[in-house]
Amino acid sequence: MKFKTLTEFIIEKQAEYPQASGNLTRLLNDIGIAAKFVNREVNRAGLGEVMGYVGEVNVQGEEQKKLDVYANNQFISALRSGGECCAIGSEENEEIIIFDNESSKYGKYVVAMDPLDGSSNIESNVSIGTLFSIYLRRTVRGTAKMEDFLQPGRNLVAAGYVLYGSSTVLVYSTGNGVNGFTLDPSVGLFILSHPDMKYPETGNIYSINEASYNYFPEGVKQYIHYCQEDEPATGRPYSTRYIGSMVADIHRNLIRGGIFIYPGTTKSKTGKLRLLYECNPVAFLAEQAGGKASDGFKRILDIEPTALHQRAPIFVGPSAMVEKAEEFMQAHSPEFKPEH
Ligand code: P6P
Repeated sequence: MKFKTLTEFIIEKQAEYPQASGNLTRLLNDIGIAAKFVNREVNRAGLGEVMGYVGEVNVQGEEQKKLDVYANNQFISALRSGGECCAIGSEENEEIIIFDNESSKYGKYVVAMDPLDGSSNIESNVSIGTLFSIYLRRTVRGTAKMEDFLQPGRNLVAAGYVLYGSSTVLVYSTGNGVNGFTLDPSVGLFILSHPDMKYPETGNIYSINEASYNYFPEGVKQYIHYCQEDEPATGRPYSTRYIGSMVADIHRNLIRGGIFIYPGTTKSKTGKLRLLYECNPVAFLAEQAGGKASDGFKRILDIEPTALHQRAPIFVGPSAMVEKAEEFMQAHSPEFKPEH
């Protein structure tokens, strides 16, 4: 059977848009190349000196593991040399990284990314992931500026993730459906393995860290009770699945049908996950896969960002599941409705 590589697929899709100039094609390819290098290091993390801590702390106040730094550097250098991206916003860097080299400083796109999400799971060999969002820059001359990043997710040109798990899968969308590619490490090619991914109509998995139950909004508590009720006709009680690595939880729920919730709490009303490079790419993919993503009240992709690393609560999954959770939030926790 003739397989289709990521590169072939991207080029084929570009041909469907005569106005496409090929820049996005090259940018997506650059991301695929960086992902292969990160994959190689992730797969041998248990063996080499990359394990353990760099001993530094990133902007989030988190210990930086060597793989975090390696992944960040791989994506930065691939995008810097690729020439299509003029700046990067990364979870690992407080400020945006502006490319001033001749080949990239006039690139059409900016990329917001979490180069290695869930990296606290590295030493326990739990799947980890990369998340990326691609915007057309807003500034028309000179080097990129922060305003190029402070765009709502509905402006996204493309977004996706790479899951470094039992196999390595790259899932992305350019706004015309979601497609997944599995890396064949023997030849170093991403092969189309999950064409036209769609959420099931509904699901029976809910993913949330229930250790924070006492700090949840009443609406989330009520939704959890709803998930646990004995109602076989609606597939309840649901199963709870939560691995603590967002990309792994999101990917499983996309395949099998399930809702992922990282809500605001009484300790942090905006939750934990970052809007620009965690919530937005996941929300973009969810909608492209026929699902929904909100903060319990408002569409994630309509949130107007005001800061590079701002957080947002997220309820994401099949539309029917998200809408049920929103009902509980709106009925029981109006005080958690964000001001934006
Ligand atoms: P908690 C990993 O640190 C991460 O950013 C996401 O990948 C994951 O979904 C979440 O945090 C887990 O957070 O508070 O449940 O440990």
